[in-house]
Amino acid sequence: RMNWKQYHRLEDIDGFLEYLSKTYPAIISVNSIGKSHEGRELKVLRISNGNPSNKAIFIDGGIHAREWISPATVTYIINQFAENFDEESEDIKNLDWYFLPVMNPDGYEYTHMSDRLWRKNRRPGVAGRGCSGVDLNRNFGYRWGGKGTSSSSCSEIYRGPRAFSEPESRAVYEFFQKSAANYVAYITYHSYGQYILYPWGYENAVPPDYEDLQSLGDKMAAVIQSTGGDYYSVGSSSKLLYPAAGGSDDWAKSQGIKYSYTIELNDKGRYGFVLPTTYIENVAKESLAALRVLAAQVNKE
Ligand code: 0X9
Ligand code: ZN
Repeated sequence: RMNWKQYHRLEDIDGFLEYLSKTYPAIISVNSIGKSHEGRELKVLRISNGNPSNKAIFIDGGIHAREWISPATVTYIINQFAENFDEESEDIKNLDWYFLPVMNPDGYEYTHMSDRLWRKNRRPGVAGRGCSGVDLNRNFGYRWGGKGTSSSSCSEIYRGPRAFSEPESRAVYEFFQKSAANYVAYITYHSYGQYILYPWGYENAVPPDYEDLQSLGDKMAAVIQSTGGDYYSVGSSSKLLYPAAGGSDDWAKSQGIKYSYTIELNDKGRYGFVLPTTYIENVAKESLAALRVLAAQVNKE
């Protein structure tokens, strides 16, 4: 079955989600929120004690195909909550958790079969000219088309023909539009660099409540360091990295979700995207510790 000593194919991840929903039907459900270009289901797993007054947190992974530590971390967190829900803290139990471990399943499979360093989705190129793939993290609809994006289909940061042109990003958009949940946090796991990033990404500016995002980010970084020893830097993504418009974090923030973060997992460049499997458990454990800090904070507010 599932373990965190290797990186898994999509089939194993999907099977793991279905297994959990069958094993813990009282608290776990799995729903497909749409299909990728190549027809793969986009599966969201929900964990909830069913209390209608719960706040909600949405977590995704695998926006970028080659960042394998991201889906591995999301599934690790799911497993911890699912297998020990009764013993979990009240902070965890009193939230509704939504997980999309692999937002870009076509790209993810492509990195397993053909090109380990593929980043984008697998939108087919126009016959005879152009290239395949849209960068899903340039395709979200807040300030779409701005800095750090490209109109060229051959670019690694191709934004697509229009905002939410891709079935994968559109499915997330529609999921949020339809959902009645009260989202207070959005976390998207990427790699690499060890950063806790908050909006804005589209340009060097910060939202009015950025001090709250910085201070919670600092607390998460502190608990990560005390848990597994890794150092994460905290700041706005435009400042710490580079401006890049159309990211999912900016869009979530624009929808009023207060604590919107992109977490760039390990490492700092030694192995980069090709992080050895021996790192998975420590990285995931650190991220889980950070999530507990987040859960405590949103329950306090
Ligand atoms: O460039 C990205 O999409 C992210 N870095 S990565 O190396 N994983 O590709 C950073 C995204 C930060 N957020 C925004 N720019 N909105
Ligand atoms: Zn990424």
